[in-house]
Amino acid sequence: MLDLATARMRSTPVPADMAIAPELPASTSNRMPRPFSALLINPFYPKDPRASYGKHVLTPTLALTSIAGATPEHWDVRYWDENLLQGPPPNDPLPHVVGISVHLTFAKRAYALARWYRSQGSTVILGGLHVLSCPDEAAPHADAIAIGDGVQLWPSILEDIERGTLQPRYDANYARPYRLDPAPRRSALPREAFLTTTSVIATRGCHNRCGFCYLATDGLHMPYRMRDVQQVVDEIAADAQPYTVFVDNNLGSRPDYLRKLCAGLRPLGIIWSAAVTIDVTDDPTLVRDMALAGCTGVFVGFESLNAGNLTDAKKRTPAPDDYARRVALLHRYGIQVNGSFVLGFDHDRADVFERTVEWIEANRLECATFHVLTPYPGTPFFRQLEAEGRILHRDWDRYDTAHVVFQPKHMSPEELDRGYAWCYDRLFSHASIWRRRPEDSRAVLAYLAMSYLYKRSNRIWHLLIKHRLTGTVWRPLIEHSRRRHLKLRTRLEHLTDDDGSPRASQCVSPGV
Ligand code: B12
Ligand code: SF4
Repeated sequence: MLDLATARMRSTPVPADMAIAPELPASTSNRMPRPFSALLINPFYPKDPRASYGKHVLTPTLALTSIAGATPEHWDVRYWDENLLQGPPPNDPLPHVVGISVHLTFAKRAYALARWYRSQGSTVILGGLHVLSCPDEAAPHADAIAIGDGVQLWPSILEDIERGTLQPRYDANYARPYRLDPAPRRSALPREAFLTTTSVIATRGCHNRCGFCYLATDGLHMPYRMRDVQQVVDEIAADAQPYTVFVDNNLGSRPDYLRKLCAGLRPLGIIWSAAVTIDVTDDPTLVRDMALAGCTGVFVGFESLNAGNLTDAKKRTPAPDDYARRVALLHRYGIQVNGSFVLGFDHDRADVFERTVEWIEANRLECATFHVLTPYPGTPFFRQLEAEGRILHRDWDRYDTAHVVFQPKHMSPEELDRGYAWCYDRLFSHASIWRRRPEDSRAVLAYLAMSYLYKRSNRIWHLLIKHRLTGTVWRPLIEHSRRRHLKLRTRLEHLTDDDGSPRASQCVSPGV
């Protein structure tokens, strides 16, 4: 029975340092900024106790390592991610330039950091998705804002700072060929703080343009761009990690490219995961190529099991009643599925929660993430809700897909809030984990290990993050998975179309 009434109350308490941003020191004595020193900051955001804390240290954002890679040699560059729980960013010596990445969920924190560093005498540059969607809001908090692709802008910003000719605003589009970008500087990262440091991007953009997605933001024109396969392969090889996470919006938008990429990845012998749309299963031979290239898990934006919701969102996708067959195809090739589901669309009623989780269990999705439908500012969806008077507030902190920020059509905000919490409670319950175990009994142990270690060990994650042990503790497990996957590949090579039995991967897919 659906116990929505108590769902929010069962939420586990979040450790203080995961709920509240570290305190910034009182103003320091007059110090001169150290010339040619730059500090890049990923600001703090509060963690959702429903989801795994592990996802924050699975792999780093590529934004700041990419900016670090574009920094001229004569500049000293440091990286600081406040979410690694090592306190506020460093200020001794005081950096000459501070570059801060801004997403809407941590915009307030980004502005607080900007204020503090500017008060000390640093020059502050703000960039990132939220600066693109709300430039007028961001501009007063910075010496300059960067709109769009920071890799192109960063060297000229630093050059202008050197010359004393800094402009208040820099604009770049996403049209420049990808191969001209320098490689991200991963050496700037604290390697042991992440499960893997190899976050890689091979493509930019998506063949869809769903109304709720940040890709639909006004003024953001992101043509689908693909990097040279060899460049991607070299970058992965150089980081020498067993596991790679592709942070592309949709690695499968161009099946022909994905196939070539798989051919390039296969000799590396690594395992990897990526976000794709479910139409990647249109061609089973592509799924096979992905598995043979080391794909152990995919993150699939199913969004909704209701076709009306998908039509409203303008998402071009196979029909929801064909999802199950497609999930089975991925499972057949040992690819685990992490489904992403958005709750609160206009066709959703009170039964959406139970129906969604039941479907997830029936199709044995190894994992799922739930998101409260969230109108990102600057998107058509935001405008629609605003015109309908359904935006409840503009407290961006709560635009994190874990809080209800608009008036749903067929339920109250409280019902949606409780339903969302209930979905996670049920998904991570012992019963649900057990129901979703792989059909292949040989794969059950590894699946259980993954589910319990990754999803149900938030206390352990807190310790690992705090003491920078994530890499040390997880890497042997991942290496073990990689070896098992190499064996699976040998078997998959001989799998024929008539051989109908599903093959669970028998290895932990860390990204799922
Ligand atoms: C890796 C990732 C994560 C990681 C790490 C996030 C982090 N900040 O540490 C994890 C898994 C923890 C995560 C969590 C979440 N994420 Co996330 N994530 C991503 C992902 C897949 C890749 C980010 C990335 O590396 N991009 C590649 C870089 C190169 O692109 P970029 O970030 O746009 O940076 C470029 C420019 O913006 C600019 N730039 C950026 N920063 C700066 C700074 C300066 C100084 C300058 C000059 C330029 C500049 O230059 C860069 C190079 O061109 C993106 C999707 C995507 N492909 O971008 C989603 C994405 C950023 N996440 C998103 C969301 C919603 C979340 C969550 C809220 C979801 C959830 N409910 O769990 C959480 C919570 C995090 C939070 N509260 O913000 C949304 C953000 C939407 C928005 N409008 O803000 C995205 C866009 C996904 C989506 N399709 O909606 N995420
Ligand atoms: S398919 Fe996913 S990445 Fe592509 S536009 Fe839709 S939500 Fe965005």
